[in-house]
Amino acid sequence: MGKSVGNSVGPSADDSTGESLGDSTGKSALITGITGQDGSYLTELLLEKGYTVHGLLRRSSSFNTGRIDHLYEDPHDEGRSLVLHHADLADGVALVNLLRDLRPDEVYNLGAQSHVRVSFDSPLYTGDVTAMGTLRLLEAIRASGIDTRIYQASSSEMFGAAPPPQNEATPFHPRSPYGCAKVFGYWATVNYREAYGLFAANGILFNHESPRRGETFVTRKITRAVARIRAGLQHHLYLGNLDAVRDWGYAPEYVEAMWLMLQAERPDDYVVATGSATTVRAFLEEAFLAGGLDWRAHVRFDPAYERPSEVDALIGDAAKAHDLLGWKPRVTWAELARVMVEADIAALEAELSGESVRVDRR
Ligand code: NDP
Ligand code: GDR
Repeated sequence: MGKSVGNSVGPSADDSTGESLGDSTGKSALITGITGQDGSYLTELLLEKGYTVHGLLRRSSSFNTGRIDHLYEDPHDEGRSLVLHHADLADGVALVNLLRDLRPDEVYNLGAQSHVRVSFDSPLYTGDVTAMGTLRLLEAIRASGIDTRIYQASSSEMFGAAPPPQNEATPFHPRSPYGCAKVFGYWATVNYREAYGLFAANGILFNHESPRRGETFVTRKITRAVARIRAGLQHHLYLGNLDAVRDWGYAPEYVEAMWLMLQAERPDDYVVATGSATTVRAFLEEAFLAGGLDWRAHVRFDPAYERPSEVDALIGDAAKAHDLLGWKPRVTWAELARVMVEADIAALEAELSGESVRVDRR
């Protein structure tokens, strides 16, 4: 039996009822990357649907559960629906043990070294966690002999230099160690589907953001800076390439697509995107406007934020996800910029006034 550990929450697999919230399915899911942006929204979605959710937590010297703390359940309570397990995508044996013990109905592989710029500084580590980690998880499913469905978090970064619009038929041309690692994970997932009949689906997701986005990705870096500049805590914001074009969507909508892929009759691969894109510069302008600021007075160029090889333009064509899964995005990038600025201003005000800051649930 998988052991709940540390600041863990929720039940062990076989004492769960899955009846604690919403429309109970009695299903269980294992999420790698549960502490990340997408993991937190997906956990909320699955709990609402009545799943028992197990999360893979990697050991950290400081707390790394900030995005899911609001879902915390006392580990001593009966009938919990969320439990975290210490493991790591670098540890294949731990993955086999966990899967064999939990036997989840669904596995969502969201864990990764997910920062493109960082992948140039740590290419081997990125390859180990993001590429080999996916293979370890697939092999752990096979080795443990369980009947489960798996979602692989593939990325528009796999398209890289391929001109937009990109869809499922667009050839991959990755431009970073991260992009190369995701291409490996994509094909490993397809191969386990073809070789072993595993229900394995790739979601090729384009950039998606939220108030929970990591602080070093460009959208959040910008919206957080707007709040801090307004509060007089910083004056300059240093950025790299402002000409890059990205198709930015809203993360809570994108985790719905992940779930839909695993409910389909057959496993398949889908692009998930809004189809509407803009430049970093335009996002910057919109976010600063939302904060009542002029970006030109504050933004400085720093080549440290440029990539050795850049991905110029990503614009997704999600017609397949729309037609086969009924998935459709609703939030535009400009709305997203405003929502994120408002959330960062509110969070900073709460912090400065000494209130405890809770994770924004939007
Ligand atoms: P985040 O960077 O917010 O979260 C990454 C998660 O992976 C965190 O929970 C992190 O843990 C975990 N992780 C990192 N290294 C390991 C490891 N060695 N073992 C286990 N877990 C690990 O990413 P997002 O939520 O934004 O993205 C989720 C997934 O989707 C990622 O695979 C990403 O590459 C992919 N993706 C994201 C897109 C986006 O626009 N957001 C678009 C397309 C794909 P910790 O909290 O401890 O750091
Ligand atoms: P990306 O997101 O590389 O698309 O990967 P990021 O927000 O890091 O960069 C987007 C674009 O902005 C440019 N940029 C900067 N980026 C960062 N981080 N910091 C800066 O200061 C800066 N200045 C300009 C970048 O050059 C780039 O063109 C994200 C991640 O979530 C991946 O995990 C995911 O797979 C892809 O989106 C789809």
